[in-house]
Amino acid sequence: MKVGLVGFTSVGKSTLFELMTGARPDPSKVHSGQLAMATLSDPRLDFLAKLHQPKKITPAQVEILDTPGLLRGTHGDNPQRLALIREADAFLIVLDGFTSGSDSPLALDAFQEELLFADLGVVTNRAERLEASVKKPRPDRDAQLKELETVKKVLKALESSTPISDLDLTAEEKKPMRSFGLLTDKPRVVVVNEIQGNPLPESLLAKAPGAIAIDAKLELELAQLDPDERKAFGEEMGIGELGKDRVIRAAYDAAGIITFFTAGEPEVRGWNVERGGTAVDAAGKIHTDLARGFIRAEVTPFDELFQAGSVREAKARNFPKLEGKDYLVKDGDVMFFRSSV
Ligand SMILES: Nc1nc2c(ncn2[C@@H]2O[C@H](COP(=O)(O)OP(=O)(O)OP(=O)(O)O)[C@@H](O)[C@H]2O)c(=O)[nH]1
Ligand SMILES: [Mg+2]
Repeated sequence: MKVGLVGFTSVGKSTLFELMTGARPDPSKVHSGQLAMATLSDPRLDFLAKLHQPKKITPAQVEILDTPGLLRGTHGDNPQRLALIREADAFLIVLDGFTSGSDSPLALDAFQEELLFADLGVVTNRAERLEASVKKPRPDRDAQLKELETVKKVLKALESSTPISDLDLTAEEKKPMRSFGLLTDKPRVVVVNEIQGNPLPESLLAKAPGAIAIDAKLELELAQLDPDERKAFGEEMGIGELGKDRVIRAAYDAAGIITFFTAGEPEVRGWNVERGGTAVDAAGKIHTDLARGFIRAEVTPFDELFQAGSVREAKARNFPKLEGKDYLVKDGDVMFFRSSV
């Protein structure tokens, strides 16, 4: 699961990338895109570590892709840059809110338009190929006719500036189009890079629910201070939760992933699983064998464990619960898997 920082040029993507991952943007990777992991700081890990005194503590991480900015107003004519952002599974759309006079809501529309244009090109191509292909007798003609129907539906939406994600296509309808990496189908969260203290305009919030504002440049400077200085300075500036954590959480939201934990004496660890993932999906994140030989999961929600205060007290309260393979994992579940392999 890769979360791409995308947007127009010079909006602060690379500044955010460095803030989130601690990795210096490497100018030689500008055209290929730069990858690094971002660690979600999670106080729940500290509590689990207190209970288990593990040898190792490993927080969950998410992969971030810094991408070169799209050139404004080129209407999809950024083939290399578009190919790169297609590799991301989800987007943090970064908007410039720091240049005086820049109007972020407008920039969001303009950026979405670039994405719509790019998709329109890809889908139009596919439609033309399918139209030609279904005229000939061929074994997969039925499947192609079905796909053509979906493709036409998608074209109509794109032509009226509707992102594909708003279409609520079924998984089956989406399947043949998956390899196209359609940009308006990717889950996204908007991040406005601003000057500390400017609230987001209502007009933007209405268009981009869940949008967050951050002064990436200032936060990056703060992150480079030592912890005591940072705390004092952050309080003075009225910065509560570190912007770094907020924006990494936004990446998690965009990617639709949640965290579960494994906890024992060797290691306390956070893992990612897709929201809506099952106990078997979670087991598979740890090891394919664990999923293959899945028997059951022992699950204690973090809050229950926290309230109980100890593993023993949790047991007295009937945790962990035994769950089968269809159990839907919830954020914060502490899990132990029984497997036959
Ligand atoms: N005030 C303010 N300035 C910022 C912020 N984020 C970035 N900048 C400045 O904006 C300029 C561009 O930042 P970059 O992070 O290189 O932008 P980018 O989006 O990666 O640019 P490209 O990769 O060229 O598309 C730099 O001079 C930053 O210092 C912010 O949140 N607030
Ligand atoms: Mg950059």
